[in-house]
This record gives sequence, C-alpha cells and structure tokens, in this order.
Amino acid sequence: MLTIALSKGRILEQTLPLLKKAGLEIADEELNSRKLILDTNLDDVKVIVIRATDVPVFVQHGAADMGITGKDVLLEHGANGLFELLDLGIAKCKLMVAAIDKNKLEQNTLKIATKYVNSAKRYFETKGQQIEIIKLYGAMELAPVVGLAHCIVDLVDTGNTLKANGLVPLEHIEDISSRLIVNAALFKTKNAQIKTWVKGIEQNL
Ligand code: PRT
Ligand code: MG
Repeated sequence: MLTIALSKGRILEQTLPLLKKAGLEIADEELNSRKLILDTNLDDVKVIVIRATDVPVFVQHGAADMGITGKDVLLEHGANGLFELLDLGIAKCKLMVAAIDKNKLEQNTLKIATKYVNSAKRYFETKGQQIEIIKLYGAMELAPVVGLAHCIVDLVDTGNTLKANGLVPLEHIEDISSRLIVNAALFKTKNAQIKTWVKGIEQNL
C-alpha cells in the first residue's frame, strides 16, 4: 500500500491533472466527500488531502509515503526525514519582501510581519539586517498599513493583492513551486514502487 499526502486548495487543483497523466485518478465523489482518506482507481494507492503545512509532517513521520506541497512550506519545515524528489512546476509564485514604500526598509531594527518566520530570518540574516518578526497566520498585507510592521514577507503571484492594499514588491527572496517529497526511510524500503510513480509523474511534466 502507498499513501500520498496532497495539499488541499490551489495546489490540489493543479496536482490532480498531473496524477491523472501518471495513471492515478480520484473520483469526484471521493474528492467531494468528507472523507479524509480517499480511495483511488488503484487498489494499492490511497490519498489523504490535508493542509499544505501538514504535508511534510505526515511524510516526515511516515504516515504518508509521499506528498506534494509548496516549496514555501518546505523551507519553513526543514528537510528533516524527507527528500525532495521533483519540482512539479505548479502553483508558482515568489516569496518577496513588500512594503508601502522602499524607504520603509531603512530601519535599524526592521519589523517584519510574516508567517514565513524561518525564511525571513535566513534572508535578512545574510543581509546583516537586524529584525523583529511579528508572526501572523494571514492577512499579512494589513500589517504595514496599520503600523504593525515596516514590511511583510509573503507570497506574490500577480501582485494584485499587494497593489489592492497599497504595497509594492521590493525584494525577491525565493522562487516557489510545488514539490514531490518522500519519506527518507520509506524511499529505501519501498524504492521500486516510489520510483515508478516519480518516473510516471516526471515523464508527463
Ligand atoms: O488558505 P488556507 O490558510 O486555508 O491554506 P493555504 O493558504 O495553505 O492554502 P492555499 O490553497 O492558499 O495554497 C497555499 C499554497 O499555494 C502556498 O503554500 C504556495 O505554495 C502556493 N501558492 C502559489 C500560493 C500562491 N501562489 C499565492 N499567490 N499561496 C498563496 N498565495 C496568496 C498570497 O499569500 C497572497 O495573499 O495569494 C496572494 C497573492 O496573490 P496575487 O496574485 O494577488 O499576487
Ligand atoms: Mg491561502
């Protein structure tokens, strides 16, 4: 049996066509049900659909053999107990620094609102910039506007969200896309089965 952990939301939408091309299908009635473990067209493959941030946790602990989640999530989680096997090239965006104006970044201690605490720390550390992190779980764009922070570190795609809130993208931290990850130990014990899936997906990218 192989269990694959998928990220719900926008990543899932773009993942399903990739899996289908590799021969794995999940019926709409399964996807639309309230079940957390979904049957597929294959007897020996099950799928769990969970939050993107939970995918590396399930894979790291072997509760899922493989998983698909965003690079942004993996940068925060760390590589402990898992391997990143494929860049799927889906759900692409950029991790960026944004503020109301460029000169807001000129601070002795820069106040940064973000949910990407580790990535933000790493980025500003290499720049030698002293920072204070204000951890938020959503609506980051609000923070500079209400004076909670000097800037934000967040994902940017079209830039429309920033624009709508009077912010401008200023510094590029990382290119983000979704990745196929695998449990490091299970990659050895289930190597043949996992490699077959990796090849099947890779061929159709
Ligand atoms: O929303 P919820 O808290 O339930 O879960 P989630 O945010 O984890 O799920 P979801 O479905 O939003 O998917 C998140 C994952 O999709 C991220 O981890 C990324 O890997 C990937 N992704 C790709 C994005 C974006 N593009 C993206 N643009 N995730 C979020 N955004 C948001 C961004 O945070 C900002 O609010 O979209 C807004 C910016 O978009 P533009 O087009 O206005 O620039
Ligand atoms: Mg979201």
